[in-house]
Amino acid sequence: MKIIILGGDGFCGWPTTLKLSSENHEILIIDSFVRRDIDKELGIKSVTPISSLKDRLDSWYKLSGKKINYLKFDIAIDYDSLLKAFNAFKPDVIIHFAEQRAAPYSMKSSWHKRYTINNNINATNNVLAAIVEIKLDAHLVHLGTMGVYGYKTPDIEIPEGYLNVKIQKENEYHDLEILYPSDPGSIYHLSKAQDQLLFSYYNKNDGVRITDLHQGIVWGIQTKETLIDEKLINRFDYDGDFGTVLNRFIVQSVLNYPLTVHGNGGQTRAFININDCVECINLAVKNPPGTNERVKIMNQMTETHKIIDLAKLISNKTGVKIEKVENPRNENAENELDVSNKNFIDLGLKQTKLDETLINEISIISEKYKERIDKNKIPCKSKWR
Ligand code: NAD
Ligand code: USQ
Repeated sequence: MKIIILGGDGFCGWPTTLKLSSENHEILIIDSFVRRDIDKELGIKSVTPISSLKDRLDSWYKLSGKKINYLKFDIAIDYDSLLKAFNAFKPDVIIHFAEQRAAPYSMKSSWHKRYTINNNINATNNVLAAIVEIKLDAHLVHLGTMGVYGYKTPDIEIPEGYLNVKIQKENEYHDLEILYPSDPGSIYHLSKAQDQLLFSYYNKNDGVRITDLHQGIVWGIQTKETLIDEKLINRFDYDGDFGTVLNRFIVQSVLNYPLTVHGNGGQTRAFININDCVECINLAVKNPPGTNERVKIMNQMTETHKIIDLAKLISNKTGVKIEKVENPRNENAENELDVSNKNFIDLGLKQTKLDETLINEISIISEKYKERIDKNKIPCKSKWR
């Protein structure tokens, strides 16, 4: 298949690109490299030394014989280039990773709130409008988030995107299927909730075929393909804005830095390993929705954990202390979370669960590159209020 990967230079996009290229799909990456610019803005760098996209792709060509081209532009701003790229490449599939993805970054200031909304919503709307304008029969696969459901969970299993409700009119009840009500906890999560409405609308009005993957927190760094050579190594964020909780705890344990549990750590979240993230996207590409099918929503997660349990797991393993810090976020101190991921199980996903060997792998990478880590960048300084 011909596949355009929007945001293919990022943490989830890069290993997905290599996986799909290894399966002989023809790939074109579009990326503005804004994530690399944000590193400069925040004075941070990936724990792992990541090569330029050009060097990554040259190395992949030498090692695999597979050529991947890329274009550099901002899909939220440069609609004409997007249209031109879609028209010239004529993709069967478009995978959309190209959004600002850090909740703390989205809450740093009004500039960051406005940037996140402008970037994420315009990026998604431009992609959809371009598909419609040139009558492209492409399957759009989007990376959304589990966070759109929110964490005020009633005692039910969170379904995959849709909810059946009954509406009462006098003594009669009418059945209705609705998008699960959004309850975003940050401006970033709000942008993903807005994306859902854009998908629903373009699907209803224009018949665009869309899969929206509600992904949990990704942990792990490397995949089979990124491990082939150091030039292919994946990005690894550890800082207070972009680092995600489990990867951060592992880095902290290597530095003997007390594990930064927000509040009492009673928050339960959904998780997925990077290898499964890539596999799920591969499964989504292979199983597109049919013509006139509603937006296909799948929960891309494999397990849920309380933050304090993850901290205890790492602490017991490494001896590093746990420090309960004041929570900079405005979020429930405690929540339960029960999530359905039946769609991916039915598609044959072999789930990778939290595992000692994989945790060790991340520790080894952190140890190897620990000179690159700046302890001052570890605390989360972005306050929700
Ligand atoms: P990332 O920041 O590492 O990658 C995003 C890529 O998109 C970057 O290379 C960036 O330069 C590019 N990009 C952003 N805006 C762009 C624009 N307007 N034009 C062109 N390129 C642009 O993020 P990631 O961790 O790879 O996440 C990818 C997607 O998956 C995001 O949409 C995110 O919301 C979602 N997701 C990520 C996680 C996670 O834990 N990393 C979990 C759930 C969902
Ligand atoms: N947390 C800590 N200590 C830390 C960092 C985080 O206790 O040092 C807590 C946070 O307060 C929060 C939880 O851990 O309760 C998760 O935080 P996170 O930074 O790991 O994840 P989050 O902000 O939710 O965002 C990440 C990705 C985002 C994706 C989301 C999936 O950055 O792109 O959408 O995970 S989900 O959480 O399911 O919405």
